[in-house]
Amino acid sequence: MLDRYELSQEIKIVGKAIGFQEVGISLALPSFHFPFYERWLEKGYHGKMMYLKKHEPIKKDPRHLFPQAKSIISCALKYKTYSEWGDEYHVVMKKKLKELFNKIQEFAPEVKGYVCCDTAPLLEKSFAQCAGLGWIGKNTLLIHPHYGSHVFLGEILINIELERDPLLVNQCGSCQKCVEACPTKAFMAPYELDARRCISYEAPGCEVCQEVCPWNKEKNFS
Ligand code: B12
Ligand code: SF4
Ligand code: SF4
Repeated sequence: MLDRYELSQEIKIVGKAIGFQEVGISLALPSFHFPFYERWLEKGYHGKMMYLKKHEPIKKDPRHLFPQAKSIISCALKYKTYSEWGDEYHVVMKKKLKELFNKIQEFAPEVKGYVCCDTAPLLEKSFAQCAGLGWIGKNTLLIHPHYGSHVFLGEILINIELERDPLLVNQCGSCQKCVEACPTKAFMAPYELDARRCISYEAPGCEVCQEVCPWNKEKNFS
């Protein structure tokens, strides 16, 4: 029987063997970003994405999504350009998350969990930041110190307490390149995106706020 620390370590080792670039752990407690989410909705920045409004009460606390949740395992999967994977990433991500969850159950058969990615009512970037996967940049994306923002996120909520990871410091500094380069001026302020103005709102494909980011430059993605 593995103790909490050993199980947390095993989850990371197995997660990386499955193909995730990074696996981190945070506690399943309300996110400190939630008040920002509420204000963002009040300003109407979600536009026609009514599901984001509908998700508001559930996003307030991850235990509304999975009542037994004690820990959140956040996983990052790298990509080069969004068009490389498009919608297919949901399928690949979910398959890998389920594979990781099955392995966890081999170590600890009593564990129950909930796998989610993108469409689930969870503040994914916020919990990825809490799990030490990176920091939320001024372009509002989660930036990993090695892979930059070119990572998709997915999570497993589980009913046991694991060893949480330390936070990483935000390293945007005085840079504002993403905010300045956006062709539609979609950033109302750093960290604040009016989704209605974002080209990706109508059709996925714009990458400008990622292309200009120094954390995405000269990286070896192989
Ligand atoms: C709705 C949505 C969109 C909308 C709105 C984008 C947005 N930034 O909110 C649209 C359609 C425009 C969109 C576009 C894209 N998306 Co999208 N999207 C989502 C979704 C479903 C919800 C995001 C959300 O809750 N937005 C609401 C607002 C309030 O949140 P926010 O802007 O992120 O604000 C947070 C921070 O900025 C922070 N914050 C606020 N103020 C401050 C101040 C300081 C000082 C600090 C430190 C932090 C901070 O708090 C907020 C709450 O977490 C998530 C999946 C999920 N379930 O989380 C994917 C997700 C964010 N999208 C993703 C991707 C890949 C994209 C695109 C690159 C795809 C593309 N090329 O078309 C673009 C990128 C555009 C961009 N710059 O964000 C990935 C991002 C991965 C990553 N590395 O971060 C996610 C996580 C999906 C996934 N599972 O991988 N998306
Ligand atoms: S994806 Fe394009 S349009 Fe949307 S915020 Fe980034 S640069 Fe602006
Ligand atoms: S371009 Fe600069 S400000 Fe924007 S996310 Fe990257 S480092 Fe942060």
